[in-house]
Amino acid sequence: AEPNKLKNANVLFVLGGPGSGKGTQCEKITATYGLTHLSTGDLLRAAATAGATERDKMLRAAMERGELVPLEVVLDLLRSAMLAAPPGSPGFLVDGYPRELDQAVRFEADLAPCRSVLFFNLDEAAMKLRLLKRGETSGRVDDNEATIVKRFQTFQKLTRPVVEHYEKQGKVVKIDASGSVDEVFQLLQKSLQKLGF
Ligand code: B4P
Repeated sequence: AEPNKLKNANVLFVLGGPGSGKGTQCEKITATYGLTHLSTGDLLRAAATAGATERDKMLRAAMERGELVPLEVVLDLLRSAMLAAPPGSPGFLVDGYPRELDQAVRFEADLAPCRSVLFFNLDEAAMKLRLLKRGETSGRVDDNEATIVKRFQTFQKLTRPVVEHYEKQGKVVKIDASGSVDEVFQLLQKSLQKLGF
């Protein structure tokens, strides 16, 4: 087998419900700390709009239904993106992943161990408001009322157990995501400092 070039990578998983602000905060972390930001949502949207193949259509349909796309697709995209990252990056922010327990297990077995999980905590009413606001201009197939409800269900059923799995390992850093973008970033910086960044 090919040697695993990623096994010593410094990996932080970034989780939170849809609209909790994880993508927004990851961009701020990247600008300040130089970590490499990989959003599985962004990778999938880029893959899905690239062509009109059956696979692209299948990805778009899953996102439009607020469901998860197949694990292998996400894992392949992540692996390629991590291998293509510039060398010497202090670490990876893996945003929106793992969204189900199998994704966590496969990532850690095949790619790299997870050091910590940053979890953005916010109630559904607030997340929904943010997503509907974004939906006014985003053009995203999933920023509408019906899909948002489905995304919340997917989060509770499949992603919650991932957070619990890492809580048992003492790896979860919980961040109150209810404040303004700058307020949340202040809290986040304190947590990152504790993690040694
Ligand atoms: P994502 O792209 O991850 O979508 P998301 O959960 O909505 O998060 P996002 O990062 O975009 O939004 P954010 O909270 O930052 O996933 C989309 C879909 O892709 C999934 O439903 C699934 O189908 C598929 N998918 C992705 N990853 C997958 C995986 N691993 N496995 C299988 N399928 C996968 O921000 C939301 C809005 O809030 C923004 O408009 C932002 O400006 C605003 N906002 C942020 N912070 C704010 C604040 N503090 N105050 C006010 N507004 C704020």
